Amino acid sequence: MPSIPEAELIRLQANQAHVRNICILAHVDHGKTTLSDSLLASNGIISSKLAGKVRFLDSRADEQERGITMESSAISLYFKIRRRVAAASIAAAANKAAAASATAVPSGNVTDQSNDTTTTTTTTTAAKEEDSAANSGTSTPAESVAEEYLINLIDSPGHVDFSGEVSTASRLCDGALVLVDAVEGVCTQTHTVLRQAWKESVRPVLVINKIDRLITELQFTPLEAYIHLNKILEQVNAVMGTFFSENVLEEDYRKKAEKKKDQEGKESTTGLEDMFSDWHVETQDDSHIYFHPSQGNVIFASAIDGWAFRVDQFAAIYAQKLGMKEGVLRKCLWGDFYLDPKTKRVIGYKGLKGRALKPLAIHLVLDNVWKVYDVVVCNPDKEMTEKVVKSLNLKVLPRDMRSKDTRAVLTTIFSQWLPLSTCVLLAVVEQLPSPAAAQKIRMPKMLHPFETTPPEPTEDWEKGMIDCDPTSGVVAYVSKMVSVPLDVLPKNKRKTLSAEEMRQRGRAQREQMVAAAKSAELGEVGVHLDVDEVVANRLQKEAEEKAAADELEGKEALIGFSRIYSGTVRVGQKLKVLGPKYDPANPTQHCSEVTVDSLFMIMGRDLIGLDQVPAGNVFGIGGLEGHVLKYGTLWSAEWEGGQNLVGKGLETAPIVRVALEPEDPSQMAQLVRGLQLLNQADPSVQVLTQETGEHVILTSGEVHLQRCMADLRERFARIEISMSEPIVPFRETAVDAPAQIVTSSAMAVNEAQGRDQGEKLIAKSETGARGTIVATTPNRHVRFVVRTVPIPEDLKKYLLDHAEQIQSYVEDNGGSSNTKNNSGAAVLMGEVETGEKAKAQKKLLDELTPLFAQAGEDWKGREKDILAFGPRRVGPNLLINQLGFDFSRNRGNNSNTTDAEESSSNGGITVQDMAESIQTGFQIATNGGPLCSEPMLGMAFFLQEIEILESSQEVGGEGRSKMAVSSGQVITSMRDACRLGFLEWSPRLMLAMYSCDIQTTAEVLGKVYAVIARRKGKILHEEMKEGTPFFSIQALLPVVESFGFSDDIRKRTSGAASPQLIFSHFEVLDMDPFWVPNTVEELEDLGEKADRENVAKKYMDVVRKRKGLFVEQKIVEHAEKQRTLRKN
Ligand SMILES: Nc1nc2c(ncn2[C@@H]2O[C@H](COP(=O)(O)OP(=O)(O)OP(=O)(O)O)[C@@H](O)[C@H]2O)c(=O)[nH]1
Ligand SMILES: [Mg+2]
Repeated sequence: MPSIPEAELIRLQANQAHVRNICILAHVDHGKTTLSDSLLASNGIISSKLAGKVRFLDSRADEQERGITMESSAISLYFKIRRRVAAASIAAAANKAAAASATAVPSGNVTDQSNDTTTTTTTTTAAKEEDSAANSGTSTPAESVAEEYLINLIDSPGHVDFSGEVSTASRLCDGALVLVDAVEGVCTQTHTVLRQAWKESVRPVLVINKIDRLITELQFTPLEAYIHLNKILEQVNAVMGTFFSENVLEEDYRKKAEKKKDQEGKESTTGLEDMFSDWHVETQDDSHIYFHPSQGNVIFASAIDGWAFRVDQFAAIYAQKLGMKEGVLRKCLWGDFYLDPKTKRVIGYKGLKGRALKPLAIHLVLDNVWKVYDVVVCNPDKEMTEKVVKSLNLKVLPRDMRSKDTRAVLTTIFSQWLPLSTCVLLAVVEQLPSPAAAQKIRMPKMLHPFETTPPEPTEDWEKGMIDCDPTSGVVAYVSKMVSVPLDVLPKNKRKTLSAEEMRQRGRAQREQMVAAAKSAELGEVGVHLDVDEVVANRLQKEAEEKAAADELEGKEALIGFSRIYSGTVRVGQKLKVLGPKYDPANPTQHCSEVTVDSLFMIMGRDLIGLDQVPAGNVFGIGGLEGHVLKYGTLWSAEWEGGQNLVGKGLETAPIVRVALEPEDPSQMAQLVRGLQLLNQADPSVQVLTQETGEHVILTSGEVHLQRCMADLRERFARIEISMSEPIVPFRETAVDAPAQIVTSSAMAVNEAQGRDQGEKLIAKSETGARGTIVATTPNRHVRFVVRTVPIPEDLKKYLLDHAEQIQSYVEDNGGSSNTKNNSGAAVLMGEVETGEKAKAQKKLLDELTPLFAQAGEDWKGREKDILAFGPRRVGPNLLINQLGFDFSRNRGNNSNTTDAEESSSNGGITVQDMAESIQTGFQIATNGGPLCSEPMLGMAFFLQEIEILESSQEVGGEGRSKMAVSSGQVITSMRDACRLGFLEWSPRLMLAMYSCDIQTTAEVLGKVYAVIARRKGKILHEEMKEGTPFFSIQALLPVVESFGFSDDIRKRTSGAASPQLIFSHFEVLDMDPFWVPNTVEELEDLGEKADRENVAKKYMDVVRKRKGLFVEQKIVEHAEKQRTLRKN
């Protein structure tokens, strides 16, 4: 099949109604890349024989090796349909969709169950005819019209480590093909991608792939398969249903809140109405969101065998044969509809009257597909195969039929009967919206995410975006920066000469030589080229080309992967770039100007240079390097202001952290440059430089880490890099368990023990409750009492679950409170502000109140006294003011000082001056606990007393300078007091846990369990997938134990199971890291150290060692001299 000329594709970009931007989304390994192969083959990009085998879009070596996609790739495809317009009824053209599906029918059916040989010849135009591009030369019926489409396709990775790429892809697209493996059904990532599509208002088409597995692997009968497929449809629709109801409830809540607000203004009187309206959730029509074969939004496919169909294709064949209207039959082809053999009419379930008839879907659709598999693969029978081929009206070359490879025969038959690309591309064209249609719905949602009914657009840019207007100003969104080798750029590409060009070149050269020879013969003077010179010239030219190419080799350029919503972007145009933090209220910040350097159409690894791109297309843009880090918005330079289009994706939290250094220390600069490039090119990696100067990258999982390392080594830094062991985060917490005998190691660990001349400055309070610590600064100016308490479960859960809310609240408040009181404190101290912030604060307080009340007497009502969250001002630990007076205000701000306060403020330093230091101490302590300097989780610190001791009551300059010293000392004292208080309880380590989903067969179940158990995982749930021999297991696995887990499981089960690991939460390891055997039995059983038993200690020591903290270790274990017992 000839490949499509670039000019065709470029021409189509401008024809908005005929452009589709789509992505393929699915769980890992459900066949996305395999499916895209067939689509590429239809454009002649790869040979159709190789489709389904090469996985062309997995162009990286590691992708091919591992068999999973790691980076999304884009490609633009051309698709041409010939629609038959019946000469008599041009009106049919109005009903385009119906006409289209009428033409897109397969050329026949296989067998009719009632008599084995019937074929239909009703549909004369073979699928080939509408097949993309294939038939530019074929003669067409006079009534047919050709329609051409440009389909910008993005293949996304399904592995959970790369879910960031899914958000990128869905942001750029208007429609999605959501694949589901017919055997595995709905998996975790299927759920995630459906949610992402829903959130972005991307319209999905469901593709149930790998149907061949039901036939050859599970050996289902058509009936069993039908039931199974219905179950999958139900599962997917259930997922869609939950999104819908979430939306409805949310909207309802919002409406009610608005109504309530209105009524509050009007002094509501209608109590009864309120009562009822609470019960009333508006019913909304949700039929459009579900998948059903009769709606045309479900494709059944086998990507590997290259076929796919929608039931309406069969409706077109059978309509005439059964004497039914096609539209009617299409509605009955899936569901409880049967063909009455006597009356030849379609009847419903009721009409069955006890007869055992097959549903139409089996009778007319599945049986046919099964039949082909049966005669070709399951029970190969040459004769029958030929019969079937004949009955299908297909033309298969005898050579192909004789092939020993049954799969090849199958592919050949199907490629003519139910070609995958035609079916899928037709569904895309019919079911998924054009950019203009999609933007009408998507843009208002994107611009006003919190409003039920977005306001009418008023600004030019808003109108431009909603109308997808190519004549308006430019608005585009750059969703990621892709790194491409410089030699791929069109301007650098060595032009590959076509055969004709080469011939011409040769001819010219020969003529030159002849001319040279002639002129030499004639003894002409003047410009004189001899033969050698001509050859030398050519060689030199080639050498120059090669040198230029060599110079480019290995260099990378960054290209912005973008979607244009409005206007037309042109090379050389000036545009504004708005960074992700751009705020329209502050239009000069995070905004810079760029000149568009180049524009590209992305064709997998190849790029086609463009001069301009009109609204509604996905494209690549050069010249953003240094202006856009990972994503950003491009805005017409003529327009004032701008709008930030950066959305929130579903990136998995980066959890795996490694430190990197070059093997050769002199290559540090390359590493740093490489890391910069990596940081730009991959939205979900984080690159940091630690306080220690180490370069650290954070990735979302092991596979992601491996890809990043491969990228660094081979593309970005191009040096050898050594990598530390993965650094896994822990958390420290304490529980209310009986106090352990604090062992010597605990004491050693506790660097908090400040001793001064034999006197403890920071010590346990003799009288206070557990966890109470009295601390005095070393200069004895400040004394305070702080009590540490583990936060009760419910409250802790709330804090963890609402981290985002707390963060946005604290961030919002940070700025304003800093101006008011420079301590930045009083997070919830009832600062009355108006507007959104006050509302958010009130909401937070309202939600915290019952939780604090439940937590016990000490806690009741204290939610108003929260001084800070920690660590980093937002974490799940609390600093609570129990002093009884407002501690956070600056003196200047305080008009209503209390007695207690006055007594301690003697005109000199006041306790309030220490507020910031106390908080800093708290932040430091919660950021690094006493066990192994990892962040604390779920600890509360009640500040009970604070006083400035007599000796510091000096006024004037001296007092002030003392204050500076004191505040420094308060920080360390507070830090140490918090840590010591923490150790007063029973300290525990918390392990980061992955939730792990594994699909496996019953035979290897035992092995999977063994691997999980050995790695200290826990099985949460195990379920047999109904109707299949597959088990789905859910487990929790500590991240520290997870390295190599996937490989381990794959090896042990010979590839039958592959797990998906997603970071889930931190879990307490219920084991005291300081525990040592005490009783006689324990000592006997476990030995003196029992370090093998104490996993918590083992983890703690590893971290301490890494951080260079003290580790109690007996280095010499057996000090006796080695003796040789037997002497010769
Ligand atoms: N039996 C069968 N196998 C298939 C089919 N489609 C794909 N496969 C196989 O499934 C495996 C995964 O296919 P891919 O196309 O790489 O899957 P993917 O969804 O792109 O995977 P990721 O990109 O890693 O998420 C390959 O071994 C394919 O050969 C199908 O229709 N039938
Ligand atoms: Mg893939």
